[in-house]
Amino acid sequence: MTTVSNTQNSSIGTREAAFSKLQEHFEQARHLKMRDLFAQDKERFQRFSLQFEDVLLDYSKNLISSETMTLLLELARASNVESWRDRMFHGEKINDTEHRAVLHVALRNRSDNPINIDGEDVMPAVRSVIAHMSEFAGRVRSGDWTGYTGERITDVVNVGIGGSDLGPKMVYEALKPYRHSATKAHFISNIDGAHTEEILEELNPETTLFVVSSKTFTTQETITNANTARSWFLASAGDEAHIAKHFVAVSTNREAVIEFGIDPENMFEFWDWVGGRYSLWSAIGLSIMILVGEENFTALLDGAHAMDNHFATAPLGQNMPVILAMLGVWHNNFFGAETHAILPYDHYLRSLPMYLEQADMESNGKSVDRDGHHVNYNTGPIVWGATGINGQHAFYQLIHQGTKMIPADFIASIQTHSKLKLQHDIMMSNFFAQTEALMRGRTLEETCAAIEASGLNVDDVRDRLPHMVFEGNHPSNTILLNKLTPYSLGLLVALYEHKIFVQGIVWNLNSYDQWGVELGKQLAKQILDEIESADTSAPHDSSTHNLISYYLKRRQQRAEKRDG
Ligand code: G6Q
Repeated sequence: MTTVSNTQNSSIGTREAAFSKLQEHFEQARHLKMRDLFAQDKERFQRFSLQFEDVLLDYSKNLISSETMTLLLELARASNVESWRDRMFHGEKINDTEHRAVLHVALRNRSDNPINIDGEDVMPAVRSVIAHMSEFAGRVRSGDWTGYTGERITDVVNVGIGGSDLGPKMVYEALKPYRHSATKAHFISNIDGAHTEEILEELNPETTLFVVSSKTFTTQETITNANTARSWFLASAGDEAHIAKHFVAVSTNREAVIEFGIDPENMFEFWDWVGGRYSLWSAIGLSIMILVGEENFTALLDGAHAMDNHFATAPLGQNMPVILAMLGVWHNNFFGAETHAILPYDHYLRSLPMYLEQADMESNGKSVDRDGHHVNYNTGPIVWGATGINGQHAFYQLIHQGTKMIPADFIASIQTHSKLKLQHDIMMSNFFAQTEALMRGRTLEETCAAIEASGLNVDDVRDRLPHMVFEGNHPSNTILLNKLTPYSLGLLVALYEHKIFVQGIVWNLNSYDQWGVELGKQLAKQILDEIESADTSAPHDSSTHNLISYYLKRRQQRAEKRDG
């Protein structure tokens, strides 16, 4: 068990006290058996489930009692979750290491209420960019916007990485049933040339539109890949004047966009108060809007806005993001769970785990708190996952019978977009069965009964018995949507964003910076110079030095063989 202690936060007393109370409570709660809890309390589902609009959250299959939830909510209160939340919604610069507001909620503020930063309402600019996006997306979708030969655009390629890739890609995949039938999307992110080559070889320059998505417009991978796309395009189109028809940019950096050769008329702006991993709601969502249309894109914003309102106003005990967050704190800081699995039973949500890996781990993967002190407690979990049904045939063994606690979110929809209803019923039966199996396990008696029911004699397989018993008692949340629509996807993604926010507050972290990604980038720049000049004299540790030398030597040998 790890605990929160060092902080100079003004609520230090109450926060520590709330943690201590939870620690004391944990000494008994660690022995809770969910089977017994369900047997003792017929109302357990009603007690520990919550519905908000299209989203049902069942959190009854967790190692909690009413007292646990009371104490967890006390911790949330003592951590000042509510006042931090209000500060975020009011445009305060809560990203203090970068002196920035954190206002992805403004991007989907569908009300008439202003949101101010330094006394200036950001909403007119937000609305104006959405109008610009709508106008442009509408023209591409209708065929009014054509390529340099007058052909309609059939393929949209988002060139971006990290937050400028994962969100649009995840949403595009999730909303495929809503896409324009005459337009396809592609996502180039990897600097491995194979990614760009593989996508370009499928495309026709006359009918392809590149959306270069980069907040800074200086990201090496994106700019390099965008330049490759530009050369590929010019090899057919010839005249640079045609670039305007085929390249648009989403960025905060106007000068760099112009320098790249993109017409500033075709630049879609966003702002430094939009974090990369929270940016799919901004112009970074342009490729989504082109693919699914303005109506569906705004429905996505509407869903997120509804969740924002819920988060901003619901009492903590009925506040879905707060509950999810505090359950995560319970697993992470008391049971010592190292990871958290995201398991969608929905083909269209297959990229959600990867999206949430970034959203969560880049936000709360920190070991220095807001006051600059090293923490002495666990912060963000390792988030991972895959579509649940495939996972069942791959890694679930470890969740069921391994030595680690792996809290998991099971996510599915009641209605499917697929016509294959039998498949949906099979999938949903597995969805329900897995959380039940994880919770109940299977006792020795039940195992023996199952063996006999299968026609075998228990005595003949006695040596297998210990392996066939499941201890169960594994925690999970079930999140059930009515149907995966733009609106419900907005609800779902915003739910996770706010969960991450709450956990960041409880752990006293700035969830909105990402200094940890800088060092590798800097070193890579130096090493690129060394590789390009084949100069190995720069100081490195012996491992890095020898690896670079080995690479250069082998590359040289290969080149000599080829030339000679
Ligand atoms: C997200 C991160 C990071 C960022 C990418 C791309 O929060 O900051 O993933 O989105 O590095 O950055 P650009 O959009 O500036 O190219």
